[in-house]
Amino acid sequence: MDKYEEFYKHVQKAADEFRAIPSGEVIRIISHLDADGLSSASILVKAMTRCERQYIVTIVQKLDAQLAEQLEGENYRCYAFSDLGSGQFSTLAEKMPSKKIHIFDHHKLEDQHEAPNITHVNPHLFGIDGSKEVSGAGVAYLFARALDIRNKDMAHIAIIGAIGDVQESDGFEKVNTCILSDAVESGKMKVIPGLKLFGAQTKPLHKLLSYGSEYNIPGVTGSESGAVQFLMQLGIALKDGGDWRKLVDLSDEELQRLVAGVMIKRAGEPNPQAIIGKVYILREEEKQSPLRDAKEFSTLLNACGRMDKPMLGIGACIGDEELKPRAIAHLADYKRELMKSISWFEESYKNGGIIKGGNYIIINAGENIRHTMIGTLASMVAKSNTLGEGTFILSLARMDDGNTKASIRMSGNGSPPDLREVISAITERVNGSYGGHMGAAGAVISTEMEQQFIEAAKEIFTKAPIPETQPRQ
Ligand SMILES: [Mn+2]
Repeated sequence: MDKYEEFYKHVQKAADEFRAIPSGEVIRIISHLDADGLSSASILVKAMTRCERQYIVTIVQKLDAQLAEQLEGENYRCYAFSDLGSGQFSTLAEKMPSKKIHIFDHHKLEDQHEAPNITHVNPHLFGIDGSKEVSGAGVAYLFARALDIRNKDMAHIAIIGAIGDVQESDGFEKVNTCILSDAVESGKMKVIPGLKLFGAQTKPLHKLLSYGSEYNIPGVTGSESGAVQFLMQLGIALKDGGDWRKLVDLSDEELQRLVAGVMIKRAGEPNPQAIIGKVYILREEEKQSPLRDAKEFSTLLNACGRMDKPMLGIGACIGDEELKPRAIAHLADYKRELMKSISWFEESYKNGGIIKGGNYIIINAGENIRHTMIGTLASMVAKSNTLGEGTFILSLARMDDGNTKASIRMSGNGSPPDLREVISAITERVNGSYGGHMGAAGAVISTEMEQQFIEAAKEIFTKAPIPETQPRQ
C-alpha cells in the first residue's frame, strides 16, 4: 500500500470513529481564521448539516493553552479542530483530556502526535507534505467525503482553501489534484487558461494589465496609457456600452488574441510563458461576481476572517443567499484597509520608520496596522519589487491582549530557508509561540518582549546563510 492509500484508509477510519459518536452530541467546531480555515469550517458545517448533527462553530486566530483550558471547561463532549491542532497537539492532549477530539490539519507535527482521546488526521503522519499537497480544507473535505459520498459536492471549497494557502502554482500536487477532479466532476468548477493577473473578475481590463504583478509586460506594466494603446492595437474594445470591460468579459477569441499579444510583448523576458496560468472558475456563481474566480473567493474569505466577520465568509462558502452579498460588500472594506496599511508602510519606509539591515527589514507597526493584516502586508511587500531578492521581512503589530503578532516572509522567487525554523529560533529567546509553514510563518509574543525579539531577529538574520536564488521571471 503506498502512502496515499494509507492516508485515505486512515481518513476512512476517522470517519468511522466519528459515526460512532452518539447522534445527540453537539459537535464543537474550532477553525482558523484564514481562507483555508474558513473553507475547512464551511465543509465541516455542511457535512454536519447533511448528517443531521448539531454543531457550534468558533473561528480563532490561534489555539493556545488558555483556549484549550477554556474549551475543556465547556459542557460539550466532542470537538473538531480544522486547519489547526497538529501544531498544538501536546497542549490539546494535556489540557483537554476529557473530550473526544478530531483534528483535521495539514500543519507540521509536534513530537507528540498521538493520544487516546484524539483522532488525528494529518498527511504528514504518512510522509505526505501538507504544506504543498493538501490544505486544511482538503483534509476536512476528504473526511467529509468519507463520511458521506454526497459531500463530494464540496470539493471546490477545498480548492479555494488550497489556493488560500498558496498551494497552487500552474496546477496542484497529488492530493489536491484528486480533489480538483472531484470538483470538476461534480460540475461546480472548471479550469480555463488565462493570464496570471489578479482581478480578472473585477478590475477594468486596461487597469488589470497596467497595475502590474510579478510578471512584466514591457510597455504595458506601469502605464495605463500603454495598456489602452495595446488593447486598441489588438482590436479589443475597452468598453461595452458605458462599462469598462474586464478580463472575464472577453470572448474566447479575444482572450486568445490578448494572450498572443502579451506573449509577443514578453518575448524578450526570461520566461515569456510564465504569465499564462490556470483560472479556477466556480461555475454556479454569477459571471461578474468576485466569487466566480476561486482566487478572488479566497481573498474574500481572508477579508472576512481578518476583519472580524468570519461568519460572512462561511455563509458565502455554503451558499447562504443572505450572507453572500454582505460578504462581497465586506471585500471592499478589506481592500480599503489593506490600501491604508500599504500607504502606512510606504510612508514609513521613506521616512525611516522601518528598521533596515543588509538582508532584512523589520516593520514594527505597533497599532497602525491590524494584527490580523500584518501577515498579508508582509506578503505584499515580499512580492513587490521594493526589496532585493532573498530579504527577510519581519512585521509586528500589537494585539489587544498585551501580546504582539509577528509575521515573517522572504522576498523574491528563490527558495527561502524554512521560515518556520527561523521564527522558532527568534521566538525561543522571548518565550513566545510560533507556527505556520516553510514559506510563511508567524509568532505571538508578549508586547513587553518586542525589543528583545527585534534584537534577536537582527542577530539571527545577519547570521543566516544566503539563500539560493532563481532569476526573476
Ligand atoms: Mn491551512
